[in-house]
Order: sequence, then C-alpha cells, then structure tokens
Amino acid sequence: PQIKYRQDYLPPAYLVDKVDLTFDVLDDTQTRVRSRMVIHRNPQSTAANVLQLDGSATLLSVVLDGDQLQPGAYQQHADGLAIPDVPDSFILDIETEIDPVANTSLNGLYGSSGNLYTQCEPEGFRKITYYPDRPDVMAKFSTTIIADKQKYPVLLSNGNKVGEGQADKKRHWVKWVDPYRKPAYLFALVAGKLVALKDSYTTVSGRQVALEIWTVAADQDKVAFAMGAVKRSMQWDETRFGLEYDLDIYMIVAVGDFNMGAMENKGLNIFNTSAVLARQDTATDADFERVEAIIGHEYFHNWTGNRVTCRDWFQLSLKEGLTVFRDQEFSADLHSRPVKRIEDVKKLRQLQFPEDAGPTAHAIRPDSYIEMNNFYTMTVYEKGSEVVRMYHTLLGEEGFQKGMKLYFQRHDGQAVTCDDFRAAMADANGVDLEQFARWYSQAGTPLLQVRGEYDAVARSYTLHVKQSCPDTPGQSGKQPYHIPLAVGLLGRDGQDLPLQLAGELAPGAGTRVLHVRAAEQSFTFVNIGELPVPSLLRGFSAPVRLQFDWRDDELSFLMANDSDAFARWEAGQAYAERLLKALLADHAAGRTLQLPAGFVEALRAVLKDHAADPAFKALMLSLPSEADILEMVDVADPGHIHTVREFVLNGLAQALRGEWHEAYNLNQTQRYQPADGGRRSLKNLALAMLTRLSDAWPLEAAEKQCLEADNMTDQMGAMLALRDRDVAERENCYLSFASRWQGDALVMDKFFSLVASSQLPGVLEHVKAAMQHPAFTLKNPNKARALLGSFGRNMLHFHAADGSGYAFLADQVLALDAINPQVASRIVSLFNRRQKLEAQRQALMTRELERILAKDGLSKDVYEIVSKNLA
Ligand code: B3K
Ligand code: ZN
Repeated sequence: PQIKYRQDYLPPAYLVDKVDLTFDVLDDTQTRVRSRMVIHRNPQSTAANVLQLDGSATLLSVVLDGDQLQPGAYQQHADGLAIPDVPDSFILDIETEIDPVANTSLNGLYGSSGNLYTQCEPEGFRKITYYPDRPDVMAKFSTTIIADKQKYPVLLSNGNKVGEGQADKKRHWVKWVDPYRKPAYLFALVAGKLVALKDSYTTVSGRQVALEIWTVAADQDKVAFAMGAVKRSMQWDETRFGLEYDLDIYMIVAVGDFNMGAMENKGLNIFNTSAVLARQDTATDADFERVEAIIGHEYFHNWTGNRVTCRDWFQLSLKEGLTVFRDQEFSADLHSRPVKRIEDVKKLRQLQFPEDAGPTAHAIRPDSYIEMNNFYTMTVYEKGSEVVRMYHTLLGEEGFQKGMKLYFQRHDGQAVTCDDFRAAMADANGVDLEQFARWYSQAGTPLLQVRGEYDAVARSYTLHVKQSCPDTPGQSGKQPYHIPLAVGLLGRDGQDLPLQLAGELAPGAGTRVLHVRAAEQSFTFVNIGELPVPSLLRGFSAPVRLQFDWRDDELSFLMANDSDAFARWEAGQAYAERLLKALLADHAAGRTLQLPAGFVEALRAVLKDHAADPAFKALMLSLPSEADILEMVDVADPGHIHTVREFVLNGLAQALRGEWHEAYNLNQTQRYQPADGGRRSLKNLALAMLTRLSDAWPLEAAEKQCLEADNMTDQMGAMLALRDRDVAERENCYLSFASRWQGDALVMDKFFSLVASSQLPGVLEHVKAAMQHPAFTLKNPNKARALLGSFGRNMLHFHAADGSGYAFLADQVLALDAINPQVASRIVSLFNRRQKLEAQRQALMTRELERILAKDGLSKDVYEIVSKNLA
C-alpha cells in the first residue's frame, strides 16, 4: 500500500464553487447520485490542467459543459478519475450508483435497520461520488433527496430546508441548502423512519435556532438529557469563547451502527446511540458525563473544525486537539474541575502514553500515513488537547482568548494548518513560540527528571530540571521542548510558601509556571526559610513523565496537604507506583509480598476525610490500572502484574475494612438524584472492596443492589463488585440482568463488556459463547468493541500463557476485517504492547500477527497497524 507524506502537500489545481447533489433512492440497495459541480482553476496552483477526482462508486456518466465524455476522454483508476485538458472554468455533471446495504464498512452512504446514513470524514465522500475529496476544497452544497415516502418519511441533509414536495405517486423529495462553504468530509445525509424531539435555543444576539434530535421511535424516551446538553453547549460557547451558532437549525441523529462516537457534519451531527441516549435506568453517571461531553465536542466543532477547517489530514489535531480542549473545559466549568482533570489525565496515561511508547507512535501532527482512519488517535486527540492546554497555561485565559480571536479573524472560512494556529497565539500575545513547535513534530512522552537542593545558609531552594524524550519509530535524537512546569513549595505546616525566583524583587503566589526550555536547567527560589516539600507539575501542566525522589512520608504529606487537588491525587499515584514496582520485584524474586503500613495509613486518612468531595476521594483511593502498571516496567509478565495488583487490593480491603464499611454506609443515597454521582462512585468502590472479604453480607448487599437499584450506576456498580466472585449471587444477578435488558442494545453492550473483562477462569469460553448470543453481532461496532475490545484489555485472560487469547483475537480481527476494516484495525491495535512482554508471550503474539499479515486482501487499515507492530 501507498504511503502519503505531509511534505508532499500541493494546493489543489481546481476548486469547486458549488455542488448540487441529487440522491435518488431507488430501493434499499440502489441509490443514484447526480452531482453538478461548478469548477474553476485555482490561481494558487501551477499544476497541469488535469482535473483529479477521488472516487470508487460505480460510474454511470461524466458530462462536461453539457457534453457527455466518452471513456477515452478521461482515465479511471482504482482511486478515482483524471480528466485532462479541462478549461479554466466549467460545469461537470457526474452520475454514480451505490448500494448502501452492501456497505458494511459504515463509511460513505450505508444502511442501518432499514434507514440510510452517511459518514464522510475523512475520505468517505469518495464512496458516494467522484469529487476532489480533500479538506482544502470548500464548496457550497445543496442536496435534494428523492425517496419512497412510506419507507423514508424523513429526509435530512446539511443546512436549511428550502423545499419539499411529491415526486410521483409513491415518492417525495426534500431539498436542503447549506449557505456555508465546506469540505466534502462535512457532508451528511439521513433518510428513514425517525422521530424527533424538538426544542429551540435563542442565541446571545437573539436569533432563534430550531433544535432537533432524531432517533428511531423506540429510543425517543432517552434523549431529553442530550437536548439539555445541546443548550448548555451553545450557551457555554457564547460565554466562554464568544462564539454563536450560525444556522437556523441544529440537528442530531442517533444511529446504532456507527464507527466512532459522533460526527460534526455541518448542521446535521450524526451520533452513535451510545453518545446520545441517556436515561437513569439505562445509563451510568459516566455515560451521562460522556454524552454531555460528546454533544459539547461536536457542537464546538462548528467553529473549531467547520468554520475554520484543516488544510490537509496531517493537520487533524488543529481541529481535534483544540475541540477536545474545549470540551474538557466545558465539563470542567459545569462540574468539578479537579475531578475532570484527574479523569482526563488517567485516560491520557492509560491510553495515550502506551501509544506514544509503542510501534505506532506518531507526533500530534503526523508526517505520513497509509490509512488516515488509523490516525484518529489518542495522540492526535488527547495529547493534542494537552498541547492546546499548554498555550493556555503559558498565556493565561486572557492571552489564550486573544489568540483565539485572532485565529478566527484571520482564518474564518479557510482550511489552515497547525502552524497557523500557533502563529495566531504568538502574534496576539507578542510572544515567541518557535520552540513550542516541537510539540507538533516530535513523538514520544518527554521525561522530566527533577532534583531539589536546599541551602539553609542562603535560604534558597533550587530545582534542577533535566528533560529528555525517548526515540520513537523513525525519530531519534529529540530536541528539547518548551515545557510549562507548574510548581509549588509546601512548608512544614502544609501551606504554600510564597515563591520568589532569584532576581525577582518580591515574592509572588504559591504556584509558579516555570518555562523549561533547555535539556538541563535550574530554578532557584529565594527567601525559603525551611526545607520545603516540592509539589511538581501541578494541574498536570505538561504531558510528560515526571521523576522526583520524594520520600514516602513526603508523598503522604502531599496527598494530605497540597493546595492543588490534582497534585494530591498524583502524589497518591506516585506512592502506589513505587509500591507496585517494589512488589513486582519481590514477586519475581519469589519473596513474600507485604503491604507497607505507611501506604495503608495514607489511604486511611483519605477515607476518613469526611469533608472531601466523595468523587475526588474515590479517585484518590483507586490504584493505577493494570495497563498503567505495564507501562511502569521494562519487561512485563501480565500474570505477575495481575497478581501483585490483586494482592494490594485484597490487603487494602482487609486493612481498611472498617473504613470501607463506613464509606459504604455514609454514601448510601435514597431516590436517584443526578447530583449524587460522587457518592455513588465512592459507595460502589467501597462495595467492591468489601466483596473481597470473606464476609457474606457484602455479596448479599451487592445482589440486592443489583436487583433493586433505580439507576444503572448502582446496578453496574453491583455487577462489577460481583464480577470476579465465583458465587451464587453473581450467577443470579448476571442472569437477571441479561434477561431484563435483552432488548436494550446499549445495556447489552455493558453486559458483554462485563463478561469479557472478568477475572474468573473460563473467560475465553464465555466470550465465545457470548458471540452466539442473539443480541450479539460482529457487524455492529459497539458490540465488537464491547466484547472483543474488553477481552483484549483483560490482562489475565487475553495474555493467557498458552496464547489462546491471542489466537482467538487474531481470528476475530480477520473476520472483522472483511466486514469493517476501521473496527478491525482498532482491535488489532490491542497487540501493540507486544514488545513490552516477556519473551514467550512476545513469540506467541508475533506468530498471530504474522498470520494476520499473510492474509490475502487485508485492508490498508489492518495492514498499517500490523506491519508497524512487526517492524
Ligand atoms: N471528527 C469525527 C471523527 C471522524 C473519525 C473518522 N474515522 C468525530 C470527532 O472528532 O468529533
Ligand atoms: Zn472531534
């Protein structure tokens, strides 16, 4: 397969001013698409006068300025069409035919439960018609849909509805016009039997916007929360960013078959049902949070993505990193900022750090790709957001907003690059952000090694900072980054000392952002009258790994006293990391494991802090995950990781049994109230710890909670508490849950994911059995991810020493690849930590990957991931 390089970018030779599309839905399996494009030569291009169109649909006809072109007048190739000798300005009519039902890739126009939907980002439009399918070609679109009125009563597309009528006896038509220029990836169409929840929003300038959320009839009672989230998003973007919605209507459509979370098509967002539907009895608190965040994310794209879009796909983080930053801030402003920050950092560490240390590591602005769909990654999104956050940390809210304003002033209506964004931030603030560019070009997680030095005589404290970044595939010898390092110094009383750097006239606040720019650099604080405990990387001010040699008692001191909530949590994680590593070494050496009292007492203090936010406490009390631990060691034996982590959890359950019991009792809630989420999470954590004891009552309590709870958070909390216990209560709950929810696809996904993440023996057999369950199908991405994705993250069973887990998942990857390459490629990425594993498992994995690679007709998607893994 062909590799595309960022350096090869050339402006398009031809631009499209206007495109009028007509979708003639003849029957389920046959749609005719007529496209009329008004095209002119791009004055910026020096390329030959050959029009290049991307496409793969069945081509019926090509007509240039009214003349039908004979096949000799153009060249058709595997990826499109080249028409030589075209004039400087002309009209091109193209007709294609597609079969949406046969399209199981869910990319382009596809069928789902009898309805039609589209997904065009990044390169799905070319499966519909022949077009310059690249984001720097921005045109005005109109869309006419003609279809059977009974089968497809609802016909939607981007922009405003301008007309509708009867086409013939059975068929009707609707025409939509989008007044804003857009690239083809933002095109959308939906046709079918759907119902809408309708509402409206009045913008800050007083314009009325119609709001519609479309679902199949059975789901209509689960969209009220999403509607509220749309309004909150619109209002937040007006107040925090000064950005107002720009069309008269904003529509969301929910579909059960969807490759990712949601898609920001102009005026017509299409969502995975899992990212819209939420009702207390079917969705957990985490689901509600996710729905609100994704609604916000797609809405915020209207400005950061749609009004200003990407010049080419290498610039994807321009819109994604920025929009993730915006949705994170939205959630932080609406709910608990510290809890949100900790959750985001946990996710980054668990999913992005491994990616950045593995075979597919890439910069947030990659240099090359084989299949662009493989680059919608944790790196481009989440690390991309951390990079945007660093501008915010360096410039402050006011400076950041100045940069945003200049960015829109310069680039509204354009397709631009990450460098354009960086230039707007720099120019609006008159600062130099040249070195900062390395965050865009270098992959890998930087390491900060910090040492503290106290001089009692000079009353000064110096932080010696050393930065480095590991080599990644294709990149060695990294240059130093410009890193904002937020620090504080705690005095003996636990308060922040006022910070005054040598050379400054007066002391300042208790948190200071240091600009680390050199490979080695020192920062001296003066007027420090006592040996302080440093608090480093407050708020996680940069996406780096940090090393500092705190003593255990200093870590528990920070856990109890740091004024920065994130740093309190981080101190606990650092403490746990040290402990887990020591225990892994003990276990490998055959020594008996022991849980040190200091760690237990630090957690006891957290549990006993009745003033603290329960959601924050639950996070403080959670150990690094097994995936996190894998990243802490050089050579991993998954079995050992599991054993050691379980040992700590069992020890904590036992040593703190009184405190867990108390937390369980104190955080009981009566009738379901959304705002009690923090209490539910602490209560359910306590319950899960208590079921580790030999007592019978926690098992009985979990069973009761599972059967009687009035909300899904508590039901799932109980199911999770029982998941790894081989007891009758578990059997009972699982049976009743599966029969109660067999008709609810999203709840069944939760069930499948519990089955596949169990730690009990025989999981592989249970997963295989689940694949035969009537509610399961590999064709539905949510199902595949719930069962196979969860199994691939199951440290104990996926990594079974006999290789059975690897062989099974490889079989499923091959089966999936023939159905949906995007989903297959995500699943096969679960093999990407191969090089971390001990030799035997590595060899077993290698064999399976080679088997996949040898398969004829493998998709580009899977080929790219597997070949990089094996390289
Ligand atoms: N922009 C889409 C992602 C498209 C993914 C294509 N494989 C959703 C989002 O980031 O909002
Ligand atoms: Zn996005």
